Amino acid sequence: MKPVKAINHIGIAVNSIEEQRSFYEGVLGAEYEGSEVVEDQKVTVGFFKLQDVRLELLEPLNEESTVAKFIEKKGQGLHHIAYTVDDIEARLEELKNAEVRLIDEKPRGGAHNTQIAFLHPKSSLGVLTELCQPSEDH
Ligand code: CMX
Repeated sequence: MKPVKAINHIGIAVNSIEEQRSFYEGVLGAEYEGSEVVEDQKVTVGFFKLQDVRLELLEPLNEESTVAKFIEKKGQGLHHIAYTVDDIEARLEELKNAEVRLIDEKPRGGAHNTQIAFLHPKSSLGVLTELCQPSEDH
């Protein structure tokens, strides 16, 4: 299988992006790039950039959000790692044929007009894995 291109971002589940800004901006010196509601995933995402690393803070929109359930069960913290790919549909097909457990068999719309799909944490040693195909203008 072709290697993924890079780590696209690291997702961190939080109760409030606003409350965490002082840590990511003040302590780590990351640049806050703004936030966006991703209705499909029932989250608000806030992006923080540190050189070529991007951190994605995930704040649940409501109790139904998988992120709200995650925080209730495990507490705030590391939620997923996203990898950049340029061929998400073909790659999902390949992974499905290789019997990797997928959460999304087809890509969904993510922040910044990306196409995203999740692999089940049970298929990747307990780490929730996201494939992310950036839009051409981002
Ligand atoms: N990382 C690692 N393990 C996780 C996890 C995570 N983020 N979320 C859940 N799990 C584990 C649970 O601990 C549980 O393990 P055990 O059976 O050993 O206890 C197992 O997965 C099942 O979890 P659950 O609490 O019963 O939750 P669900 O089955 O309802 O959902 C999951 C789990 C991963 C399928 C669901 O969270 C999902 O579909 N995630 C993908 C979408 C998502 O996370 N969206 C938010 C981010 C959106 C964005 O970045 O834009």
